[in-house]
Amino acid sequence: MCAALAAAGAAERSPDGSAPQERESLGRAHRIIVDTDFALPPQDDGLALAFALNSPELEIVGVTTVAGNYNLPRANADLLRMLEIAGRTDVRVYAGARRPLAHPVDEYARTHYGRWWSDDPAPAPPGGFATLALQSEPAADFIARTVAAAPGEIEILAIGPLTNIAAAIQNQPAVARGVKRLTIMGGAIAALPDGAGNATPNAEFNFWVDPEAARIVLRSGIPITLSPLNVSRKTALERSAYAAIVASRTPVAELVESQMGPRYARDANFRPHMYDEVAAASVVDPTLVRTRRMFVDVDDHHGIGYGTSIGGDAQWPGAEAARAVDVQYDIDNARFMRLFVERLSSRRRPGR
Ligand SMILES: [Ca+2]
Repeated sequence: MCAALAAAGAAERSPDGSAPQERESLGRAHRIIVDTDFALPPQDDGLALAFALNSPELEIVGVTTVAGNYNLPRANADLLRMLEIAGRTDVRVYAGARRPLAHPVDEYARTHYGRWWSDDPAPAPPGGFATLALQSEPAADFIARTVAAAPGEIEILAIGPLTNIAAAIQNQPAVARGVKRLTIMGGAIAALPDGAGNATPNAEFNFWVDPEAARIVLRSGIPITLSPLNVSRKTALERSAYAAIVASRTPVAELVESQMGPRYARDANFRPHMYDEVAAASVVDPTLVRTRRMFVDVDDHHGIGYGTSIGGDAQWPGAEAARAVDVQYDIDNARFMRLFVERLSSRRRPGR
């Protein structure tokens, strides 16, 4: 653990370095599916997955892929390769949606953000394509089957567009009643501070890539924790934390260094926000974040607000079907970074 990080914000510490509140909130078992628009270099999806793989509180029952940051072939290839690098070939991977439910591939999509719509073959990941293979079952089927087999027990961490989750709900409506909790990195809430979009002036990328899916999922009745841009913008992967992770010399740390090192070397002010990592960490320790109960819905009309999430303390005209969810809006950065660096620097093996 980085000493500077450990010292920052540490009030009462036990000999193992954890605060009483941390010890109380950690340790619960979560059986979880991670749904990701994975791509290397390992920025937020890769770092969030590494965090999850190294968190003994999480039993990852499967990882599902979706088009988002890049296209599906690249998500599959890069995810399988990272699992090999992490020594976690025990984790099963299920390929999901190649396209959003209904998003038109218009000129703005082609020229502005991401290549989720492309049919390009995946480039070779670092070290070459994995020998680890995808499972044959489609992601939406895997999600529905897994939830049906253990109703009320399975959680989902969704850190890409919500296409797979929406498809599972459409195919098997019982999914909506069976998921224990869904934690989503997505959306931006203008009624709270730091609520601007990042794909359009008001729309966050994951929701903008598949607004129809986001709307289905938010209206589904699944207990939801939303980790929007509002909370992401209160975080940064500072150089000191990056250096502490790299110093651990684990295979994942070496991958992080090879892919992110040039950015830190080139730009003295590089301190990327942390998006999917916050969502993952909040599953392990919900006390890291502050949440507000709000009604959240998504604009799926094809106009200037397409993909915008709107949150309010009460329902409003046109949003009568909106459900209340827990919206993250602030974070204890000292504790978050301490936990994050610790987990990214560890060498957890399967079964430990
Ligand atoms: Ca993501």
